[in-house]
Amino acid sequence: MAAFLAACKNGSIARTVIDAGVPESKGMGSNLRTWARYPEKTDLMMLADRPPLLETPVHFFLHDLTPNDAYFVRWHYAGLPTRVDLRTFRTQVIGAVNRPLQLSFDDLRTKFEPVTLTAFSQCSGNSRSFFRPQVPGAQWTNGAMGNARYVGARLKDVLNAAGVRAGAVEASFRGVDVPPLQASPHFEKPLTIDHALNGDSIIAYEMNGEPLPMLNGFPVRLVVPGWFATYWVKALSQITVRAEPLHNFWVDTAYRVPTTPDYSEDPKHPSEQSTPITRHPTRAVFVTPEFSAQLKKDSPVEIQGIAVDDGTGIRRVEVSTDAGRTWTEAVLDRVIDKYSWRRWRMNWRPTEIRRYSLQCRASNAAGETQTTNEWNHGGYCRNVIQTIDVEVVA
Ligand SMILES: Nc1nc2c(c(=O)[nH]1)N[C@H]1C(S)=C(S)[C@@H](COP(=O)(O)O)O[C@H]1N2
Ligand SMILES: [Mo]
Repeated sequence: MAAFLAACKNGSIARTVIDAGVPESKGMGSNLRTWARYPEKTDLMMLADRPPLLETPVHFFLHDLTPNDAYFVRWHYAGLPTRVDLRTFRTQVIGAVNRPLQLSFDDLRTKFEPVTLTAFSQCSGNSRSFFRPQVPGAQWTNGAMGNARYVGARLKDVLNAAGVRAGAVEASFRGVDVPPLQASPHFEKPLTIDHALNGDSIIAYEMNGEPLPMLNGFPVRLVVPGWFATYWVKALSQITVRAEPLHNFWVDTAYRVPTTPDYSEDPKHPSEQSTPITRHPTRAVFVTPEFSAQLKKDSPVEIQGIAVDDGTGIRRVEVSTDAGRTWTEAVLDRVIDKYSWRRWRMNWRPTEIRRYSLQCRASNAAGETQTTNEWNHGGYCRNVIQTIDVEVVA
């Protein structure tokens, strides 16, 4: 944290813009990409500055774990924490509980059984820039995601220590970040009380063997394995057990998708009914080759990617090198952990000098797979079959 503090003056974060407005060489065509280096972070693609939205370059996904300094960053309000004093920081548990708690960082580490798990997280808007017609919102490519190993206290154990009262329906979570105006709602997200008590979620105080980076939620964040990162509340300072469901902008208006299959709607006739975003749909993503890579005729290449779902378990990944006419099964790497991504690979030798359209699709143990055509106006939960074009040259 010292490095982070040194870079923060008057509450604003000093960052170095490496390359402003450089055309993205990795095939985003006309998109301009700005690279920036924030404290505790390596060079990342900067989609926005206040608050920081930083995207991870895909080559980091060639490894089981995404390094902390390369992990994507997303905040909703510029009033994010730039310093946290562990002597005074508390995660409080309040509301419909028998014993309200004020837990320090040390309490969380020493009074509860530590749990280690590897889990995948992604922003609900990951890959939004690929929607056609285009939709408003952060124009992420595929880098608003990552896979990390966490240590933390079970949310269930913390809630049980507080004693959840009969009749509680939700637990909701907020961090120390503050909205710009008093009228704006705190970023606060709820889970049903059953989900909160199911034993899967943890309050993480360690990420890949280190303290969490400030921008990823130092000192503690909620980890809700298998669910989109909008629930993974950072710098977690308040847990409220509720006898009535929480209503706020972040629940009732934002982060919702159509109730239709695949959350899909017709751009000309948007769906009238919506439901909160929850679990990760099954999905495979290419990591290498990257968009519009140039490959050599008759040279072998190893195609690699990752596949994710809600924790049910990836069963199969298939790759097509002819725009979806024929499919070949990829080789799955070992299972890292239940809620981790699963890496996969396939050897290929292109034999003709031309452009090839590669596709990949995953299916999970519940038989969920991917389709070719999906759109929703929020640009959320993308899991349409990915297509990348690669050029094969002499
Ligand atoms: N306190 C707080 N937690 C938050 C948010 C936020 O704005 N404030 N944004 C959420 C969203 S939408 C995402 S995608 C993830 C991003 O986590 P990361 O920056 O560690 O990658 O944090 C989630 N937790
Ligand atoms: Mo997000």
